[in-house]
Amino acid sequence: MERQLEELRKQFLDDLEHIHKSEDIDPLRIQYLGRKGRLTAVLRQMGSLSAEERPRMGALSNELKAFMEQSLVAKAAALSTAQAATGIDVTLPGRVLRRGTIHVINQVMEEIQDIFRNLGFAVASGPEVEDDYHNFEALNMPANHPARDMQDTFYFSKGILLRTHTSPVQIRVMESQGIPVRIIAPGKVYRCDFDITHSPMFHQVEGLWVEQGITFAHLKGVLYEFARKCFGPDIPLRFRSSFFPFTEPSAEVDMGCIICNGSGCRVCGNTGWLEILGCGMVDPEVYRFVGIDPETVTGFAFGMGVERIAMIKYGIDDIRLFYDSDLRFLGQFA
Ligand code: 2NL
Repeated sequence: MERQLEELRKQFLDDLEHIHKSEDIDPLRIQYLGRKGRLTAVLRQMGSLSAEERPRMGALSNELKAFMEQSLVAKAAALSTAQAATGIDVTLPGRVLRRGTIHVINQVMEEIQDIFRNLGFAVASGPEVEDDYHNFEALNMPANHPARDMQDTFYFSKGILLRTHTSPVQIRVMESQGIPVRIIAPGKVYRCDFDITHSPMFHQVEGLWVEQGITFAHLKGVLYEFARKCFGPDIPLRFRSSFFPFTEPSAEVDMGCIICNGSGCRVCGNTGWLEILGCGMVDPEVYRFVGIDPETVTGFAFGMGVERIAMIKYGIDDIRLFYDSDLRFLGQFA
């Protein structure tokens, strides 16, 4: 009988815990303490006990009865104050919170960084508010160079601006750590330009590998590895001769259009190719600006727009979708 009482106490506490409404208190009281209740049923067995056992069991069951009564009163009080004090009906189901997602651009940035980390590149960062020297001058773009045009660059004052690419990060790393360097510089960049393919703030990942013996073949090897990891193992690449003030020779890299598989469609303008980045061997002039002897090393650099990579990857045709904060769009990349 002692075990029965103990079991009853456990079940009672379990039932009590599952009560969230004042109205459910009384039925529980009746279930355990009522005339046909479960404790009452156990007490009925008292008559069959021996004279020695009876006083102890009597005391135990009285104690349990008192315990149940007190617990019910306490529970009733707790429920009514919670409801009265807050004006909140604690019995209503909770509101479902919408879970946020990592912005698709940050997801793609992370993916790109992972690929280059696995190729031995360290990740570097630097200021978004830059000076003219690190953003332009040291990259072989002297005053009056067309790329420094007021139309493209946001200026704070003379010589202070929002960086237009993440190259200045790489200039700063070469200045401070010297060679060898094998880094990528991911981050926000700014240009005064806004239409379906341009946003005044966008993201770039630039890369730089400077070390004795680095050739254009290393550049191709690294970029092929990147393209295969990012777009699949069979993706073809094409290196087109190009020009940048900070690389010589320079190239733009196209990959086979993943929409039409190279046969020509609206997205690739019927060429079968999509441009994904620019690159080249670092121009000797750049080494001179950061105090490295251009006769001792060679290296390559590349730069890509993250929004462009994301648009190709997911077939998105308007860059503004990334920054309109429309959760119906952004939620698709959960
Ligand atoms: C593009 C092209 C490029 C670089 C960026 C670079 C950086 C240093 C020295 C030399 Cl410190 N070059 N960066 C080189 C070639 C191309 O970006 O189309 N970006 C979106």
